[in-house]
Amino acid sequence: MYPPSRKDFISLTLNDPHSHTYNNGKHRRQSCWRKWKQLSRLQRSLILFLLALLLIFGLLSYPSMTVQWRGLSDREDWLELNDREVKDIPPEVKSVSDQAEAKAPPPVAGPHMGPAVDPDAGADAVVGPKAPNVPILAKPRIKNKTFQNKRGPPSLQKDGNISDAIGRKKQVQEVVQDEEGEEVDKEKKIVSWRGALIEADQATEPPPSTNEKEAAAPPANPADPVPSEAGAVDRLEAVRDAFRHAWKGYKEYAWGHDELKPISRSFGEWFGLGLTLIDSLDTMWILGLKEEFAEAKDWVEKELSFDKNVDVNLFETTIRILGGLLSTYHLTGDQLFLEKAKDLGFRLMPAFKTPSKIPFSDVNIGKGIAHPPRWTSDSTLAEVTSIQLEFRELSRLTQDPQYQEAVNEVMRLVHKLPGKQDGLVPMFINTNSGQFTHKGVFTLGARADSYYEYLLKQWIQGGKAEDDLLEDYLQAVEGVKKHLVRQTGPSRLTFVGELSHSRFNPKMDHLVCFLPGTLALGAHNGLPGDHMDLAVQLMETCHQMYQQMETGLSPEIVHFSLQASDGNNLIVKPADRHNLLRPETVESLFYMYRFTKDPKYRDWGWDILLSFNNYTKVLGGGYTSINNVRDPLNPGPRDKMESFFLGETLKYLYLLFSDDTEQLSLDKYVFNTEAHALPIWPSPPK
Ligand code: DMJ
Repeated sequence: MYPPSRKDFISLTLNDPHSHTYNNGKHRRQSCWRKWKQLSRLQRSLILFLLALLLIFGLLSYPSMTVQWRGLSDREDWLELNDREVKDIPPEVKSVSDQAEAKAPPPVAGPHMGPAVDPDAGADAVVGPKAPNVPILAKPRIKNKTFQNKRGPPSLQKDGNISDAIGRKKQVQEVVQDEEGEEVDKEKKIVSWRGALIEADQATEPPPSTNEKEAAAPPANPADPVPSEAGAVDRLEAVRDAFRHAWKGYKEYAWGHDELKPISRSFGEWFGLGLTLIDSLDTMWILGLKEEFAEAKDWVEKELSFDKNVDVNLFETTIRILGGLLSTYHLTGDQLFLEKAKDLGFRLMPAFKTPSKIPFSDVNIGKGIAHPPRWTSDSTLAEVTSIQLEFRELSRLTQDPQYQEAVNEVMRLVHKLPGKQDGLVPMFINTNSGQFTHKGVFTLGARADSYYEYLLKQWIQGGKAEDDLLEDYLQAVEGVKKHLVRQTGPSRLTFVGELSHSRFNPKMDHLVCFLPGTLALGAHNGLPGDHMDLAVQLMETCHQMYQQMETGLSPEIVHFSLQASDGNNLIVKPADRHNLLRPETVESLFYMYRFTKDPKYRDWGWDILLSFNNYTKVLGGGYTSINNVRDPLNPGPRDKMESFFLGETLKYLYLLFSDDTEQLSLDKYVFNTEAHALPIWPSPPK
């Protein structure tokens, strides 16, 4: 579903004719009218003209003022375009009765699921059948409200990261009555939506005298991994447990569909291609979950068909499905996945038939027809420049050059296009003219992020032989340092902001947290050492984006304060407080740990996993994105588990904790932007 378009209102004050606010109102109106009549026609016309001008000016400037106030100047179309990172807050998850009232249509693939449709909204567009028992999110019973509101930087904290996270977790033990009366009665348990199982007698309201005792020693959260007999928590097993729990929900309520809606125990459809299942294949393989892998493979073999009259987004389908199939083929050697990848790759090719050779965002893979979004002929820059790793690999495997030629052409065009600023690229490109549009706005976040990532990764994939890619990447990093990197006033935290027509906006999307990992990967491949310095600093900031939130989970967007006098480094606006289970920070932690072996990166990742378990884990299976990372008492489940939680977030956490660095060595594999591993090509004989 598209988020509601913004509406602008002009407020007119209509005086009540019976109002007696002004004693002399009638008389005054009459004398004004007389004066107006006394003016010459020219004078009246002039006044009317000026008033009209004022009105037009007011109307025009109102929306941009609103947008600027929200920190989105010059990007108003972000809100209307339903881009893949739209910063909307969906309605609160409804109660059971509300949900039951809303008659959900059957899952049908349709144009609303096409390209620039926000995946966050996409799954909501079509709702699957409701499970008979939908959990109610009751108001939590708070046992201890003494959690801190703000958390200082590490230097200001006495506790280490892990104990800190555990403390936070204990402070917010809460109980929510599950609606499944019968089941709960049988098990003699009351369960919270977060998945914490709490004994029934603990959940009944205790007499006031026992409250204190309970607060002092809250029960352990059974959602947490149990330490082994030796006392050490098996972090790898904890990730496997998290995956199994997520998979359980998907299997029970969304099997073969795109995304799980864990609260309503149903599913959402975006493309109708089993998105979560395919995105998860290589994760299951890597985690050693053989049974789960086997049943998923069976579905791919028997059920997955791309011969469907359905519009898909070229970028999302490429990174998640094509990338997932190719990666699984490489890990398993099973031809099934290569055959499926070939079929899909071929069906996506009509997207490149445009006047400029810059691909359209949407393709109907059944009809072989591509088109741009309904409202524009622009494509998103990151989308057209982050499909290269996959198509290039497809050409190598099939010995059919058409895929590689198509995506290389896009890179060639972008390489020589005017409108960049020190290597930084605008966010849109027109499929007719092949020119950048919406120039002058630069970000490393939504709509541009993976352009930078894929410059480096294509260079690595191709054996470091393509100089244009390296040149563009190095120039872009310099551009980032020159225009976008700043430090906060209070604690000198380094962050990457945005530039809008030379005006700096200290705003950073969580998406930008891919950057430390990418910079570190570049440095590992021989690029300048100061890239690694920047990576270390940015990694700390991304960590703080989690650490300083009451739930221990990062918001979608953070604003940074530049004034030394400001108390807070991080400012989170109400509209930006959601967390979609995104992977970028744990992805970077994985790279940073691999290259430095500093255990703190593992600890930071562990804290994040604990927080996901505490605030996003849903009873019965699945994890949900949440509305408010600042409210541990009511994080507000959004009822959606993104496919990238299984495809990326859990995979990177597992690889972060794994000591087997030969498993997916970064000298042999390059991860696509959805964490699917593709081989680095062997260098051609010299
Ligand atoms: C994923 O689909 C990919 O990582 C993409 O590059 C950005 N957005 C999501 C995860 O946040």
